[in-house]
Order: sequence, then C-alpha cells, then structure tokens
Amino acid sequence: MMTGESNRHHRNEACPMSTTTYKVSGMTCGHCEGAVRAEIGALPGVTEVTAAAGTGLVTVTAEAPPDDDAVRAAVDEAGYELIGRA
Ligand SMILES: [Cu+2]
Repeated sequence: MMTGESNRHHRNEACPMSTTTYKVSGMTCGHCEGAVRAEIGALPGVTEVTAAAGTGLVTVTAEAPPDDDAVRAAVDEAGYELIGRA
C-alpha cells in the first residue's frame, strides 16, 4: 500500500530534524527574543526558533544540525552574543 507523500516527513527514522540549544548573552526582554528568533529563523534549514530572555537559552530546530558559525553570525546581527551550545 502506498503511503501519502505528505506523511513521509514525519516517519521517525526518515526524519532528520535536529534540535540544538544555545546560550546567548544580552537578551533582556521580548523584543530581544524576537530579534534573535528572526535572525536565526532566516538561516537555511531552520524551521523553528525559541528564545528565552530570562535564561538566555535559544533552541533551534532545523533540518540538520545548525552551523554554529552561522548561528553566531545571526545572533551577532541581532545585536547579541552567542556564548556557545548550552
Ligand atoms: Cu529586549
């Protein structure tokens, strides 16, 4: 039996999505979170970004593990500093 093309992505081992958490310094409010989310979210392959000013933690969901240098550049572009992977 054929499976629908639209379902294929969500079948466990065929799914390459990865989630990486980074520590970012300098975020103090929701605007900061939004700026970081927007910049990282524009990187190729990134599907979701969550940012928490309170903890400085930024979680990036992408089709493959993100390039740390690209994430650092995006965070820098937003006006903050990437400390590293959390
Ligand atoms: Cu802010």
